[in-house]
Amino acid sequence: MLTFFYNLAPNPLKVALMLEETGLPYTAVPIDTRRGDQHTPGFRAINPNGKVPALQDGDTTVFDSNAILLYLAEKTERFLPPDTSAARGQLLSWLMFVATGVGPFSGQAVHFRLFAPGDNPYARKRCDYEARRHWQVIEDRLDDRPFLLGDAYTIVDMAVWGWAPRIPAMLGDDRAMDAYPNIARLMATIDARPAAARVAALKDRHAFKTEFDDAAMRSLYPQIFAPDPV
Ligand SMILES: N[C@@H](CCC(=O)N[C@@H](CS)C(=O)NCC(=O)O)C(=O)O
Repeated sequence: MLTFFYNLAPNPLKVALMLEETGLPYTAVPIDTRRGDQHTPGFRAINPNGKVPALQDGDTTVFDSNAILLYLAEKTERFLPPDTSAARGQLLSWLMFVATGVGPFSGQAVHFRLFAPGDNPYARKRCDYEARRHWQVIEDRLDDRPFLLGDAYTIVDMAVWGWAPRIPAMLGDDRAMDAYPNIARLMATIDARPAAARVAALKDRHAFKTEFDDAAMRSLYPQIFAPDPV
């Protein structure tokens, strides 16, 4: 039995999708990051980085969402491209591109637009620009193929699915998806899958804290309250 530590943010949800796609049995353990569950010693022993998702599989512990996607894909031998060196090169490249570019810039774009204290025009501009540029790379990649690695649905598409529904909110732009019709098509394809419906049901399983009060800010953005760097 797998144990999946999650909340309802993009990185845990893409792992939830993979778990549901594989049909592997798992126990879902909510980590309420607005309440500070990610900072407890018990959870830090599982993920020293203090973030969700994390996964335990017997004696094996995996953290970081795309590492978990790859772990589960290799465990089940599913949702991977053909077993060739060329295809593996593409798999690793796109998986890391999402992990190191799409996710972080999208997250920072919303952070500097909505949550960062003070006025940070350059930080906002850089993150918004880079988030849009990264999403455009994904959009262009889908110009002539249904999925990111070609004809088959893989964990790379799941990694993108975690983030893409939030593009309008992250960019503060209700019309943002107009620029990304290929991504919208990919999202519709994945949303139509039964596994995606089961992930939606996961959202009703636990009442996560909704208030963005001072305690939540301290849990999520401790740097706001830390001394300024010298
Ligand atoms: N690189 C990590 C990032 C994980 C991450 O940032 N998780 C967010 C939710 S999407 C989180 O746990 N935030 C709580 C916090 O930062 O304290 C991954 O891909 O899993």
